[in-house]
Amino acid sequence: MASSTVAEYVVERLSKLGITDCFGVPGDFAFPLNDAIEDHPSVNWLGTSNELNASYAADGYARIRGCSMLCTTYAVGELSALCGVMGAKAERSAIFHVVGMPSMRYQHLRKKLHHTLGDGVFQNFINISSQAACVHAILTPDNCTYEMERVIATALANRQPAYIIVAEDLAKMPVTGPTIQPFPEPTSDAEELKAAVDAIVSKLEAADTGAILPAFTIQRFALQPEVTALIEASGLPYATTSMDKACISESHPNFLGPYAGKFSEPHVVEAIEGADVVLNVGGVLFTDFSTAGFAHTIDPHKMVTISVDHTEVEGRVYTNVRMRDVIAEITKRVKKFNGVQLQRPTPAAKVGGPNDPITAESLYPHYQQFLRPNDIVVLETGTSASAGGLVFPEGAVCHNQTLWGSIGWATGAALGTAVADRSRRTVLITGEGSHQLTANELGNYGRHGVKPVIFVLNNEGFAVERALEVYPDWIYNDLAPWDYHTVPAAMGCKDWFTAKVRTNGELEAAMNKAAEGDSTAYIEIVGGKHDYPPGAKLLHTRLAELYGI
Ligand SMILES: Cc1ncc(C[n+]2csc(CCOP(=O)(O)OP(=O)(O)O)c2C)c(N)n1
Ligand SMILES: [Mg+2]
Repeated sequence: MASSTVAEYVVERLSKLGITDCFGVPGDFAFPLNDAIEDHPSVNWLGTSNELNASYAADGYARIRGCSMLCTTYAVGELSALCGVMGAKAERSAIFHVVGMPSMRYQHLRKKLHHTLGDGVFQNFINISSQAACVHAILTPDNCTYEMERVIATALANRQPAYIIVAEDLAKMPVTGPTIQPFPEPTSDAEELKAAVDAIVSKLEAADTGAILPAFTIQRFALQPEVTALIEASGLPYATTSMDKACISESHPNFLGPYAGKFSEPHVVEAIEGADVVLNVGGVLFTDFSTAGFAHTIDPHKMVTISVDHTEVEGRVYTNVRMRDVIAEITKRVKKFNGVQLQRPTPAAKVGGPNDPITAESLYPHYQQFLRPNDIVVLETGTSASAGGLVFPEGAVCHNQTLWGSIGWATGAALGTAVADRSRRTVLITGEGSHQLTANELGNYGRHGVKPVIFVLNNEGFAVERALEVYPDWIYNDLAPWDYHTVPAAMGCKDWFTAKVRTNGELEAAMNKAAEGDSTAYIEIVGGKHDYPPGAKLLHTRLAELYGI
């Protein structure tokens, strides 16, 4: 790397993390970065239709690969990406957002450049974009070797975005800083770790019953084997909120089903809320949407919370202890619980005849049948989030945006998951309203040769919003009536299997066709305008009752 430029150094260093693709839109201030990516032997440029889509794709990619790269240009590009990068911060996805800014020559002269406010101030957008990251660095030839290690270590330790910005002229200059070794992963404070583990183990010793709630962070930090070992060593059952869905394979015999407070299946409520101790492994976020409107009742004294960098037991917080270390230590010392009641979730039964129209009730059992092991399922906000109630087969994972909830995310994120692992099938389940925000990305699915199966529910508008309204037919919940299943062809996607289905029989036939071979499928499902899954209505009623919204 001795003679590389700053831009080349950044790309090479990120490629060492296993990143082989960079999502983005080019721009003149970012040209040195764009060139370095295009020239790099193992990093592919994955052009997208706009930077927002690129940020969603980068989020999806990072969820599968552990981190990702997003490259945008100054101001107009980086600000377009901001909603996606901020969502990645909220939901812990390590995107390296690399931005090219105007040359220092112009900055010193305070020139009135394009993509600025015309005020000669070049910090305006750095202050904004850095808020969507957990760490940021303004690179120079002198600092870039050190700064890259600092941002990489911090982003990976938090699994949150890093914002890296470099001026166009400096990006083309050779690196002058010293060689810096990669920073080690953060380690736990030994005394705090011992105290935390002692406290957890004695709590478990005193308990007759227990349960585990694994969190989405287990997936983000790739700790599934460690948490599975804890489940097996303790024999404890586990359940997941919608945000944490399938972070541990749902085919495991100790999986009880989804947990959404008192609206969960009775055996789940009993196992979680009735347990003497609940191990919250990873820091479950009990959000409005993941708890059916805060319908959960877990005695805080019974809950042990093992978060990314701290652990809480009985109101005492142990700081600077890493989740990985706590999980490993308690797995060594946990007792095997006796007489654990295991009960599998009850999958939704098939309803409706082949000639009947597709309803919210008949749709989900079809998805249930369609899923296969190791699928990557990407669920959009809206009624499609109800597919989180499905029981996933062995190794199938679920990605959604329960916390950030930015519609259009799933259509972008599924491009990222599909690129990140071309050996697995990505299944995108989205409503048509959300899809309209980012559907211009379909052309790039075709261009980049990924082969997902895409389900677009066409229910004439923003159904989940209709469900939340006393009067469902405000015109703001209506949409332009696209002919969805014709869109892929119009965007240059050749040889895709597309279909528009109205009945259960048509849906089944289309699903059978989509399951054949490895061609891409795009299925437009016609649903009822006022036919909502029960969860959508319930949520609103709950939140209205509780807070009077
Ligand atoms: C970026 C953004 N804008 C607006 C919203 C508000 N919103 C939440 S769900 C939703 C409607 C989703 O409709 P659709 O995708 O058609 O799904 P459906 O509920 O109809 O199945 C809207 C507008 C949001 N969450 N994110
Ligand atoms: Mg809709």
